[in-house]
Amino acid sequence: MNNQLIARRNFLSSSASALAGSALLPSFAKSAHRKGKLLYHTTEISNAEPVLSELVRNWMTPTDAFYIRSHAPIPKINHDSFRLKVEGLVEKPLSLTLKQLGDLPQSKIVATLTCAGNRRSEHIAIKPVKGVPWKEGAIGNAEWSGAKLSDVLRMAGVKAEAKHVWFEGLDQIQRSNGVIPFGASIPLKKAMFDSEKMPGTILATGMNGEPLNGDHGSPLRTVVPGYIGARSVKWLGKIVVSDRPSPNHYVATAYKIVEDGTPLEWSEQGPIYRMPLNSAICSQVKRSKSLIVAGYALPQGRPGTSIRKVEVSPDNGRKWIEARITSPSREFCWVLWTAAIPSRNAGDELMVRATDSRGSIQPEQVNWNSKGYLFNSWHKVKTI
Ligand SMILES: Nc1nc2c(c(=O)[nH]1)N[C@H]1C(S)=C(S)[C@@H](COP(=O)(O)O)O[C@H]1N2
Ligand SMILES: [Mo]
Repeated sequence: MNNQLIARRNFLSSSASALAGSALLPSFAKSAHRKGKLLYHTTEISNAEPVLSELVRNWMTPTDAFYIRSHAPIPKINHDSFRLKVEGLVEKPLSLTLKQLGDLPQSKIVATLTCAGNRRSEHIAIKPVKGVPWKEGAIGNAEWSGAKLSDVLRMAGVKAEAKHVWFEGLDQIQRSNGVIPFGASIPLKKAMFDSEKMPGTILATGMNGEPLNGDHGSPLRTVVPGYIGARSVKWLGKIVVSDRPSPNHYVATAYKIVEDGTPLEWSEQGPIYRMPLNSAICSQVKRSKSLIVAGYALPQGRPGTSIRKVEVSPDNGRKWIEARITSPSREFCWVLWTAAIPSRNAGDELMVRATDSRGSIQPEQVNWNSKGYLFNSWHKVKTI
């Protein structure tokens, strides 16, 4: 572990100096090593993202190509003695077995998960940031199945003062001041925001038609469509209904957009919930007269919002070529796209930007922030 941390620090400082002033992307950490379709930034605790050309092969990301972001080793959980606790501002606290959860009406949804730190390597290129140096692969789209959170909350009977729902994992995260579980919370309104096809939140036991595996939160996790991955708590053990957001470190302190990192700024900023509009170029193939470019685009996590348009510029933003969207385009889901750039137009660099169904366009630039979250400016790569 120590060696790994040191290796990562070295990588961060050397990459930051090598890349200072460059808008282009750093390559993977020297320490990242490939296993199957994934590149591991750390292995003792799994933090891995797919090879980008692999990522955009399928609209539904196969589980073995799905990024893994964990803050602690996978906890050992006995499925027979497992109970999901539901406590706090409820009429009737619950303690539910997996069988009881399985007997509730089951939903199946397609939703994209993405880490708030996706594309952090581009923040790092501006100024060093601690944390996993993600490229553009901390994102995946999967089918999730399980009970609706709203059904469980209705069973417990939510009290009138309730405003937030906390989630607590069964993992044990080592921090300088002790061991804590991973926690998240979402507004009660989001928990109850079910539409005909899309529950506000699902208590998932299945991923891509199979039981969840250890890396992705077996036996139970939340999936909160449209929210950053950190709100989808793996190895879920407890739900607490409250009148305020969770005091857990990952809500009260981490996962906020803070630029200078002063104590005042930390206490002024609220938790990040929605994922931002984003897109990335993930592969390029040379043809005789054109360059075939492919990638993904993600709508912001606002109900009813989908991707309307994806454009690629071969000449630093003078000309924009509209890409063809090759997948379904839905709320809370990415799209895949391809564009053919005539060779005579292709300069040294390609850029992509997406527009959503509300007419919002990705920002040309974003401000650096001290935790390296939500990098979503126009994505640039060198042409091959
Ligand atoms: N219990 C627990 N849940 C967790 C985490 C964690 O470390 N522990 N990581 C979170 C973060 S930051 C992300 S981005 C997603 C990643 O989910 P995945 O590993 O299934 O891709 O899980 C979230 N849920
Ligand atoms: Mo994350």
